[in-house]
Amino acid sequence: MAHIDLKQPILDKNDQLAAELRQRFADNHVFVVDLLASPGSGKTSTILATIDALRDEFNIAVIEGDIASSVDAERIKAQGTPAVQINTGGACHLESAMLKRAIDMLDLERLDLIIIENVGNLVCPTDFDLGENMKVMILSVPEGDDKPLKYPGVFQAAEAVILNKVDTLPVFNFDEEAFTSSVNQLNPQAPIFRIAATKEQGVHEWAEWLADKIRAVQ
Ligand SMILES: Nc1nc2c(ncn2[C@@H]2O[C@H](COP(=O)(O)OP(=O)(O)O)[C@@H](O)[C@H]2O)c(=O)[nH]1
Ligand SMILES: [Mg+2]
Repeated sequence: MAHIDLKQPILDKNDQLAAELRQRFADNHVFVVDLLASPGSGKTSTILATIDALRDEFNIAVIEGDIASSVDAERIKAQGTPAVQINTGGACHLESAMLKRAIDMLDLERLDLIIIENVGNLVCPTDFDLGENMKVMILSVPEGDDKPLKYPGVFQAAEAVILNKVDTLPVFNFDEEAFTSSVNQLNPQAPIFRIAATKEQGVHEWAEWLADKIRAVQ
């Protein structure tokens, strides 16, 4: 039976451009982190808290991926950080061609860190290389401790896992031990950072870990 594989050629083309972007990032000594998470898990809040923690040492820019609107880019810009909004117009993930257009609007030479907020989704962004140095996954407590079992791919693709909204642990039936054990099984190397992005809780530890990665490429 004839078999037409549509996914592989798209990924090959994406990965080729991602490799070019990776080289540009390396040439300019800029560290790029791609945040993956569900809508409402606290990606933008985590970015704002991370910028607060790192802005004295590093020049930071943010790329916002959303299906529509520029509300997140406006939130970042209001804090005084350059932000470029990408609207995917329906696509559930960012691709390297979209990212390239945003990167072309930034002054890479003066930047140390670019944070990408990918489209809110635990499935699609996982497969797409953007030339980033690492993907980081955020899960928030209200989403439930079973998500690593249901969406293993995103937990495996991540170099670190952030558990956000830990301030809400008392009101949700979230089994932290089960969560940690599932993540450790899927991705034994990944550290888990417990934070409450809007309460400045745990952010320091995450930001220091990230700062070491940024310093390593400078
Ligand atoms: N209680 C609590 N709420 C949070 C925390 N982080 C984010 N939120 C709230 O969760 C909602 C979604 O946050 P946002 O950063 O926009 O999530 P995004 O859609 O993933 O970018 C907002 O109402 C935030 O104020 C947290 O650590 N604790
Ligand atoms: Mg957001």
